[in-house]
Amino acid sequence: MPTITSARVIVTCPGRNFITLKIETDQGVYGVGDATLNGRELAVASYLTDHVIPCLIGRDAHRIEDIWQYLYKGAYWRRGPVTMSAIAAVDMALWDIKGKLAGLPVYQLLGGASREGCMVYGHANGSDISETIERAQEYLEFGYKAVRLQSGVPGLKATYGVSGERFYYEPAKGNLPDETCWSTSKYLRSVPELFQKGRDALGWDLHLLHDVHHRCTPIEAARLGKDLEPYRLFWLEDATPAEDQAAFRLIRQHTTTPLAVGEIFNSIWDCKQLIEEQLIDYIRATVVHAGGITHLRRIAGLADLYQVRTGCHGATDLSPVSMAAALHFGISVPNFGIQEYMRHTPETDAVFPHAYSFQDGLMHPGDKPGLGVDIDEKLAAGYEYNRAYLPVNRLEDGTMFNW
Ligand code: GCO
Ligand code: MG
Repeated sequence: MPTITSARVIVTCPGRNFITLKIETDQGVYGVGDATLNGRELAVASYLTDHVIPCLIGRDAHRIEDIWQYLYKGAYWRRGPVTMSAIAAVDMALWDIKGKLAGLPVYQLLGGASREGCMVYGHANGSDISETIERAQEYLEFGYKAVRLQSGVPGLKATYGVSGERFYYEPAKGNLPDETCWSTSKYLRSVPELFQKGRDALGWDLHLLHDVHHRCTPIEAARLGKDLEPYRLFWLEDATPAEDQAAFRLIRQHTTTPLAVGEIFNSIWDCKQLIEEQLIDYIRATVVHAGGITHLRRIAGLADLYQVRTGCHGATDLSPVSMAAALHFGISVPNFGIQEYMRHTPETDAVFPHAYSFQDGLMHPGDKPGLGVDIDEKLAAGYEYNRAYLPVNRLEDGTMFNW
């Protein structure tokens, strides 16, 4: 049996912060897992170093399910983003080890490929509609089959999803959180025009997506979904905050625009009702924040029973280790829908050399044994942790709101 001999957390900031767990075994094989929780990174680092790692030493690295249950049930305090990101990192690293020892890429251990590759969507954003459309055209030229459109809202200084950077949208910044200002009525007036002009310019072959980023009430979301029906979106994401899963009944009852939710979920219990009542079409729970490949497969299994497909979160704050794990998961799972793909910066890619690749709008995890991603520790050591926060958001009258 491959025994875990050591494990440690690597903190690095090649343009943004990443937390990586490296688990070593007595067979000369190690595995890596992503534990990055944007804006709260060090909490997960401490959870791993202070509480999880001591329990891993001496265990059989092959017993992935048992270790998962040990960390989940054994903590007594279940769920939550910090706990589940820490468990996810262990889980990814153990799948990596199992693949390396078997001489197989992880997706082969998950049942093999169910498709040629994972369709991904990129982010087109601009300060106004024409700039957003120009960027979307660039994605079309790269071969993307799906693009998310986000545009500046007239009358608002800044909004979610719009940045000066082309491919590396990075909302976490600053020594303290940035404050942004929001008006739902201004936003709701501007989105239908974005998609009307988007369809006129980009045609009907490209899948178009949009992220509301938790900013509508259920009835506002219902109206937006209805207004967008003529433009046949692939999905409308995070239309309303989803702590209250039943809130989606109201949206669902009013619109046929497909709905996606779940990037901030961390367990199957967060999406159980949404899935069982078929209130959503895509579940966005992701490998790093929802307990790793082991737990995400359980969520996908439940979703498959109800014709809900996967659409994993894949912003730049999910490291290339998560991206690799998501692709092994995505290519193997029967009910894959789409994978978000925000390109990482060249500095990040250099710290995390990887086997996954993009071609004609699809991504493939590659055929290297394990996850096919590594961390260059020497390079990583050159980038010191840099505290950064996600922005906070207020209404025009100063009321705290959802970012
Ligand atoms: C997305 C997300 C991200 C998040 C970010 C927070 O759909 O990609 O909404 O942009 O805001 O990952 O850390
Ligand atoms: Mg989102």
